[in-house]
Amino acid sequence: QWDPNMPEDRNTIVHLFEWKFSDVAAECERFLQHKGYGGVQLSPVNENAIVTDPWRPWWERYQPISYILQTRSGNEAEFADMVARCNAVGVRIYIDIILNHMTGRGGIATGTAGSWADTYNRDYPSVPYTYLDFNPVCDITDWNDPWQLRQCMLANLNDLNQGNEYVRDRLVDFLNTLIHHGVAGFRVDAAKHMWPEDMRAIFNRVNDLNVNHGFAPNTRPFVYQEVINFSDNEAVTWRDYSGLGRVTEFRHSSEIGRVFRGHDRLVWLDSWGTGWGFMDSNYAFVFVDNHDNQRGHGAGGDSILTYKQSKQYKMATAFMLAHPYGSTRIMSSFAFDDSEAGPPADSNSNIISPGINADDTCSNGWVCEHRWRQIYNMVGFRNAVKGTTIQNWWTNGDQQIAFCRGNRGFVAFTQGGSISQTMQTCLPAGTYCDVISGNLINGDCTGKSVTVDSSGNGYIVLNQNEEDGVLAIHVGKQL
Ligand code: ARE
Ligand code: CA
Repeated sequence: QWDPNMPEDRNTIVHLFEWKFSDVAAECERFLQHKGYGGVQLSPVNENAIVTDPWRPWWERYQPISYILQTRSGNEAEFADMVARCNAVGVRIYIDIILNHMTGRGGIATGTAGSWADTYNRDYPSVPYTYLDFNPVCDITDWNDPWQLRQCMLANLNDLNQGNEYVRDRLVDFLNTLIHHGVAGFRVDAAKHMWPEDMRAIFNRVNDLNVNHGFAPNTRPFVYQEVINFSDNEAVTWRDYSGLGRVTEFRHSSEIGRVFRGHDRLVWLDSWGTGWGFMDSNYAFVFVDNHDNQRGHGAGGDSILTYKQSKQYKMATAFMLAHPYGSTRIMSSFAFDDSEAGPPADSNSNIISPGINADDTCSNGWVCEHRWRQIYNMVGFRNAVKGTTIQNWWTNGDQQIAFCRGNRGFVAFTQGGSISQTMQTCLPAGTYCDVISGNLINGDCTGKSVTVDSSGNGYIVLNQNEEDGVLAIHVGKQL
């Protein structure tokens, strides 16, 4: 389904890339619930092949060897504890599921739960799968051939046959185990490489969400499918998948990067969404960057913004969250130079927990974009303006824009020149704290504030040399 199954007053999934379950549980309790985040996307949770060349890259987790819940993030007991604790504070859990394939095809592999596989002969005894459960060996050589995309190996990964009843049973069992533990939905890895009718058959057999975790009876899991599709002329498009659930809108990621890198003008953002060729908002799953394209894997190339361009990244994220288009996800990274490098780990290759600094930021190699004030406060903005539309669109005709979200929020952006003028904010009279330059703490705003008069007008100051080119006020943060 297309609804993320979050509490009413929440939105936005944060991808806590490669985090350990115990750290995720703590983060739900100490931070995410208080900032209004609706959910967490985990890295794949089932056993993966251990890759040693290069040493323990992040991408080893995309090579399943069994459906045992044991990875470097933790085991099944820790998983169960995490889901229960996050659900208890209204933060939902979404799992990155790999249904398309198992490990790469090579020699003998061992996994993070101690399983063994003969990957050349496609023998995975811990499931068990044999060569009969896979599609005949072939490589994807023609990316315009829909048959090859589904039936051949993506990046030399042993390609499961989802048309096979036995395979379907194994996949359904795996998903039902996750649902039993209380998850709210799934990110479907490499959905483009599976036939939509096979996916439908599998998801039709998956249980409703677990009512013991606070889901209403008959609630179906949220599904968002990874389909990279830039043009309607491609062999496979989002339309093939939108009947089952949401679909990743990669054009959103690359276009928002182009715009806030200054390669396009803010004035054109008035038609953001289908006006830019994107899929319908109701089907779209959107983000500024993901775990692939932030490091040059996947798609989007040089236009993608990441934490490394912090000012532009915060502006792009603020625009995504201020705009009603799509269902949103925030990336939370570990710092990297090497695009293959795995998460911060000790000498035994155990993942190191993020340290938490007094100013809410992280240490030990974790970037924690989701803890940046400008980002978590815009998650709060999106909660406050839920259900409203864009009104009073304003622009200087070039690199400055501003708009209202109903009579609940107002936001202004500049990436060229300063703004200093009276604007219609659409808000009730009062003084509001700009959640970009500061926080509202004990009734005081640590940043700029805006006084709105009884006709909704406020004097907006946003200088081009400020730390962030955004100002955002909403009804939830009034002095
Ligand atoms: C690794 C090695 C490979 C090796 C393989 C098997 O890098 O050299 O052959 O192992 O031994 C991730 C990494 C891969 C990694 C893989 C398995 O990115 O490098 O391979 O894990 O460990 C296409 C797919 C899309 C996919 C992207 C990466 O359509 O589904 O490629 N994205 C997902 C995940 C990835 C993950 C996988 C799938 C595999 O998000 O993290 O791979 O589980 C155009 C096309 C797109 C295409 C894109 C890039 O835009 O339209 O369809 O995306 O180019 O090729
Ligand atoms: Ca396939």
